Order: sequence, then C-alpha cells, then structure tokens
Amino acid sequence: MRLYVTPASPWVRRVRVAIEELGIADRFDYVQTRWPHSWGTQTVTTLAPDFSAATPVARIPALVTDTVTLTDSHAIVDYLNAEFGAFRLLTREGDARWQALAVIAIASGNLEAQIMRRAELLRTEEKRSDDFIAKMRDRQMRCHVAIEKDHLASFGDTFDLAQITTAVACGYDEWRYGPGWRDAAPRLAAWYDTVAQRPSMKITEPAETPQR
Ligand SMILES: N[C@@H](CCC(=O)N[C@@H](CS)C(=O)NCC(=O)O)C(=O)O
Repeated sequence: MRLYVTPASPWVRRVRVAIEELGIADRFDYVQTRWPHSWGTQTVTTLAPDFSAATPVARIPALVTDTVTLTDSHAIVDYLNAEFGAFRLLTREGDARWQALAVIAIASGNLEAQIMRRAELLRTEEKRSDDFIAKMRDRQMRCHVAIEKDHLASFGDTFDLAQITTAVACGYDEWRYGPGWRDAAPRLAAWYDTVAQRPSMKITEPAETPQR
C-alpha cells in the first residue's frame, strides 16, 4: 500500500500513529509530498503526477491499495481499523463507538482550526486576518477544554482513535503554536505528556514539510 505523507501534517500523523499502534508499518510505502508555502491559498501545480492522479482532493494523507484509494484520514483509519485491527482502535457498534466519535469530532475540529490558522498565517501580512486567526485559536482552546472536562476521565487503557486524534491535536498545537494550550487544559496536558512517550508518537514527531 502507498501512503502519501509529509512530516508536518497532523492528519498524516494520525494515520501513521494508528499504523504503528497496529504494528503494520512494514505493509506501507511512504511517499513524500512537497508543498510550497502558497498551498494555503493557491492551487499547487507542482505536485507529483502519481499523487495528482491518485487524488482529486490533492491533500494528504491519501492511501492507495490494490482495491481502493482513500483520500481522507478518517476513511483511512477506519479502513485500517477494520481490515487490520479487528476493530481494536474503534469499536464497531454500541455506546462506546458513539462516545469515541464524539471525542474524534472535537479533536478533528481542533485540528481543522489549527490547519486553517496555519494557512492564514502563511498569507502576506497585508492579506492576513487577525480576526480569523483569533477565531481559530478560540476554537482550538474550546476543544482542548471540552475534551479535558467531558471526556478525559473516561479515556481507557487502549490508545484508540479517540486518544490518538486527541494526542495529535495536542502535539500539533504545541509544535506550531507553543505551550499556551496547556494553560487552558492542564490535566489534558499531563495526560498528553504521558502518551507522547509512546513509540508510535515518538517516531512520528512533526518536522517541517519539504517545499520542493
Ligand atoms: N479532512 C482531511 C484533511 C486533510 C488535510 O487538510 N491535509 C492538509 C495537510 S495537513 C493538506 O493536504 N493541505 C493541502 C491543501 O489544502 O492544499 C483528512 O482528515 O485527511
């Protein structure tokens, strides 16, 4: 299977952490993609032809298997969980599934805000909207607080997709925007400090995306 990646993308990291937790890394070829800083507001015309052919969405991650191409991290982790994980990372049915999806939706909303903020920050100073950046930052903080207040206590022993997505949201916030989020959610930060030591988190620590 071919997985299109960059080292900076938290959506890619979410998939890679799931792969490591399932112990199936040897089944994948990781294909590096390159993005100029204009990606936030302009169509990128320098993407490799195989990547462009694989995904009309032209975003990472994208997974190409012999039978299907999946162009969204949730679809990919859902596929891995079912095909290789015996539903260990996200249970198939029942209340535990809906509780996990509740967490995943909040952590994903947080990640979307972080990426939109990043795209806005990549615009020139004259074009950048401080209001928009503040709106995204407020959303990030509300999401961290909500997970700490409503969900953290019920996190179980399995580092499942709810926890993986939450940890990746904490990790990206810290890497891109600094430790400020810790003041908003100190108990979540303490939990994150523990799970950040897992091998799956360590070997997927973010680094800047190659630009060319
Ligand atoms: N909902 C998608 C989001 C994927 C996404 O936004 N990826 C970013 C990198 S973090 C990307 O490829 N951006 C390039 C672009 O928007 O042109 C997922 O979960 O996979």
